Amino acid sequence: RPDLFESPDYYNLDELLTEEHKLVRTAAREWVKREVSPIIEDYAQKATFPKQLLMGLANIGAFGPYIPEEYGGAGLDQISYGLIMQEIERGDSGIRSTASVQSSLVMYPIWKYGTEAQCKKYLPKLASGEWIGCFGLTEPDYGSNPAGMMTHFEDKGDHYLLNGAKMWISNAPFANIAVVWAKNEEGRIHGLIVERGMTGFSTPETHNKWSLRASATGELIFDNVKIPKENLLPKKSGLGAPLGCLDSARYGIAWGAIGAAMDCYDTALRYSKEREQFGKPIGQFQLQQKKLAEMITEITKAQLLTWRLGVLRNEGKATSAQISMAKRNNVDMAITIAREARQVLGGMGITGEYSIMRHMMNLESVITYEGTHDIHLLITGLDVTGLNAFK
Ligand code: TGC
Ligand code: FAD
Repeated sequence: RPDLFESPDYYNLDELLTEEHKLVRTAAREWVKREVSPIIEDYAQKATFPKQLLMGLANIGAFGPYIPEEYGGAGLDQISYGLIMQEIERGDSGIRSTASVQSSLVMYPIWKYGTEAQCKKYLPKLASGEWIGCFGLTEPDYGSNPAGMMTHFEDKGDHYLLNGAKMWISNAPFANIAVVWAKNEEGRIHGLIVERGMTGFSTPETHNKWSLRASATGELIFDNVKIPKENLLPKKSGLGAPLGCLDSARYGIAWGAIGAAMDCYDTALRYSKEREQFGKPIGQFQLQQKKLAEMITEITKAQLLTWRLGVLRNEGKATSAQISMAKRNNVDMAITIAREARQVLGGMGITGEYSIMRHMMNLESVITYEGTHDIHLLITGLDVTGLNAFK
């Protein structure tokens, strides 16, 4: 459709996509353009999550894109999943966060580590957006180093007793369920499904964020919460279980960051052709062209990196370190482009009339969550040297 912004495709990457990939991308793009872009600035200014978008996210397949259809998922491949994340984050990183958490941090562990009964009970409701989930790994004293977590549970015979607290949890204030990582009496990490309404479970909201303002963030507090035994995810334990979910979410973020960068680039490019100073469009000045030329170069490199990573994931060959490289590179690329694009707009760049400043502020969270910029560098460092900076 001519009225829709087409993504920059400098190296004809569309030739690498299937018809299904393009259909999925168009559906997501049209929905974002119609439902997200017109309202998101207002919700970000009000620091409110637009809950009315949940059903639309479900309809474009953003809740469990790669989860099998028998559980309500869309049954798509990894590249379709990535393209959906890209299009959503073109609108706003906070909305993509909700989709990332629901798909990769809530549905994925239930699908991979849960029982058939757990899959049947939770996945269809999560795929349809009837239920929203959140993922509790980070604690006040254990962010980059989740192995040290204090949240723990005891076996009380017919139930578990959960105590502790999680912090910085996306979707927490309104989630129906939380996938929570906690240690048992032996110090082994397990995943537990905690449901809203369980006595002793509360989710206070975190206020005064300058970033991801249209996403709801909160704490998870467990004060002697009785967890039915059937709510433990039995098929995987140890830190590798939550880190396995992060692989999937980080991969989606690598694509999402490209979407935010595309929106900043497109806005700056248009503005540079329309805005005149010294009697000519500012895009005619070499300094502005340098900014724009570097933006499209970095977007194109990120697209190639991420498409290849998607192929490797479809083949089951992508390593965690490869995912770290893409998450780190692409978020850094996007935040750099946001900062440059904002300058192209001069004073207008700081207003809510344009999306750039919102993207820039959002990306300050994206570069921190799911493993900070530093942590991903150290993961690459470990991978190439074999020497572990964390031990
Ligand atoms: P380490 O000893 O290296 O590993 C422990 C076990 O885990 C295995 N493993 C992985 N498995 C799957 N995927 C990965 N990416 C894995 N990385 C490691 C590893 O093989 C080992 O298995 P086993 O069987 O030998 O026990 O662990 P470490 O304690 O040294 O930590 C390593 C480090 C620092 C890389 C890790 O802790 C880390 O990634 N830290 C960053 C924490 C983080 O990313 N937190 C994210 C919280 S969730 C979030 O931010 C959601 S934002 C949502 C949104 O709004 O979008
Ligand atoms: P710290 O770990 O304290 O790090 C502080 C600084 O020290 C960073 O610059 C870091 O890179 C650096 N550092 C740490 N260790 C090393 C090292 N070994 N070498 C060099 N430098 C190091 N978590 C969840 O579990 N679920 C969620 O849904 C979720 N959503 C989030 C939403 C938002 C908006 C934000 C901001 C965070 C969210 N998080 C979530 C938490 C996020 O994953 C953590 O903030 C992140 O992992 C970093 O932990 P920290 O904030 O405790 O920082």
